[in-house]
Amino acid sequence: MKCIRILGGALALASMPGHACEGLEVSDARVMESPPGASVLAGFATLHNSGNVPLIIRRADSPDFSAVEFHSLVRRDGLIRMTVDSSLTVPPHGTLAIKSGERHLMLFKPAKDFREGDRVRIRLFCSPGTLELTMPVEKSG
Ligand SMILES: [Cu+2]
Repeated sequence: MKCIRILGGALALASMPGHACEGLEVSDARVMESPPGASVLAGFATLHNSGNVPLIIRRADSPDFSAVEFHSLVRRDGLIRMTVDSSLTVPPHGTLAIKSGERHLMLFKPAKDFREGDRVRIRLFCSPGTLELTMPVEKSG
């Protein structure tokens, strides 16, 4: 039997805090194409938490937009209102769907007109860590 030495450097890298949103899996991420000159775009994704504790996403940003907000649609008195959520919580071993008619990522002031096939970069800030996403732009409907 050989003795295997663990390299200190590699171990330190693996345990480095704040590296990624541990347990967060993102699928079906996409941003909907908007008419040229649109000042806001909407993004959708399915977030899954493979961990044992709630996963909280405190904010998001993007080099491609001036701001990113978490929005929910709330029906009240027959009207649909858009409200801003200060954070997103993905339950342990559960899923949070950011999907049309319920929630979206609201993306403000795009740096350019994004067309189908383009890619948008979004960074999610968890506690701890960040996760960088690349979301393809797709046609609506
Ligand atoms: Cu919105």
